[in-house]
Amino acid sequence: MKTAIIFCALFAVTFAAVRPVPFDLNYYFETVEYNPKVITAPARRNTDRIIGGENDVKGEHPYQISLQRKNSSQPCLFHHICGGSIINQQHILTAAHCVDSGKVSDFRVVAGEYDLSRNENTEQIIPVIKLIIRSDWNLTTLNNDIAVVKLASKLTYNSYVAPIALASVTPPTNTASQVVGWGLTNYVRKTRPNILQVLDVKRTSDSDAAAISSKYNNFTQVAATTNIFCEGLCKNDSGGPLVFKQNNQYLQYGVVSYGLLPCGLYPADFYARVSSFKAWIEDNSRI
Ligand SMILES: *[C@@H]1O[C@H](CO)[C@@H](O)[C@H](O)[C@H]1NC(C)=O
Ligand SMILES: *[C@@H]1O[C@H](CO)[C@@H](O)[C@H](O)[C@H]1NC(C)=O
Ligand SMILES: *[C@@H]1O[C@H](CO)[C@@H](O)[C@H](O)[C@H]1NC(C)=O
Ligand SMILES: *[C@@H]1O[C@H](CO)[C@@H](O)[C@H](O)[C@H]1NC(C)=O
Ligand SMILES: [Ca+2]
Repeated sequence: MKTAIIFCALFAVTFAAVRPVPFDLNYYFETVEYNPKVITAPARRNTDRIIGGENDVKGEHPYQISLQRKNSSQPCLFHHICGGSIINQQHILTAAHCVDSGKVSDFRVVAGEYDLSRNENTEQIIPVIKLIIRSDWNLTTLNNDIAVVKLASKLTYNSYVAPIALASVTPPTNTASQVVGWGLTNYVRKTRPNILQVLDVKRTSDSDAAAISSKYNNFTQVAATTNIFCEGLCKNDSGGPLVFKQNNQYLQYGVVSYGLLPCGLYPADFYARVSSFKAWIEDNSRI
C-alpha cells in the first residue's frame, strides 16, 4: 500500500515534468526567455560540443544584440536574458515577455557582441531609456509578443553592428531561414553558451504549426523548425530574430516567442509574426 502510494507520487512528478506546456507558461520569468537551442543529440557539422546549432561566424549577424538585465543582488552585474535585433540606431526589436517586468533601468543592450565571456573591443553597451510593449500582449494566448526598446544613445554602425530590414510579407512554407541566440544549448543541464549560436531552420506551414501548438494564431505568430529531433530554440533565445535571405539581404520575419518544454523535443518553435506588426514597430521606433 505504502509502496503503491509512493510509486504514484513519483509517477505524478515525472509526468508533470514532461508535460508539454508552452514555454512561457511554465515558469513565468524564465519563460521570458524561450529560445532556440537544443538538448541531447549527436553532434553534427563541424562541432563536437554544440547540440543542434553551431558557433556563429563573428560579424555574420551584426543585427543581433544581447538584452541584459541587472542582477537583483549585485547592481553592477548584468546577465544576458534575451536576444533582440537592431531596427535603427536607437531602437531594438525584442519579445514583450523579455521586458514586461522590472524597471527600465534594469536593462541594457550590448550590440557587437559575440563571446559573452570576454571583451572583444567590438561591443557597444548602451542603457535603455524606454520600453514600448504592445498593449495587447497576452501571456495566456501568447499573442502579440512584441516590444521595442529605446536606447539612451545611438549605436555606431560598423561591420559588427548594423540594422536588419523587416519583412513586409511572411515568406512561404519551407523558406530556408536562420535564427541566432545565446540561449541554452542543453536544456537538461542548463548549459549556457558564451559564443553566439546559429541554427538553420525552415518556415513551418500554418496547419502543421496549429497541430503542434494549441496556442498557434496565424495572424500574430509564425513557426519554424529544423525537422531534426533534438534541435531547436531554448530559454534565453527569446526576442531574437528569425530571418531569411532575399536578394542577398537578410529580412526579419519572426521574433523568438515560445516553444514547448523540454526544448528541442517538439517539431517547431514559435515566433511573433513581424509582418503583422511592421507598421506598429515603425511607428514606435522613430528617432
Ligand atoms: C546574481 O549574482 C549571484 C552572485 O554572483 C548569483 O549567484 C545569482 O545567480 C545571480 N542572479 C541571477 C538572476 O543571475
Ligand atoms: C536566462 O534568463 C533568466 C531569466 O529569464 C536569467 O535569470 C538568466 O540569467 C538568463 N541566462 C543567462 C545566461 O543570463
Ligand atoms: C488574454 O486573452 C484571453 C483570451 O482571449 C482573455 O480572456 C484575457 O482577458 C486576455 N488578457 C488580457 C490581459 O488582455
Ligand atoms: C489565417 O488563416 C485563415 C483561415 O485559414 C486565413 O483566412 C487567413 O488568411 C490566414 N491569415 C494569415 C495572416 O495567413
Ligand atoms: Ca564579448
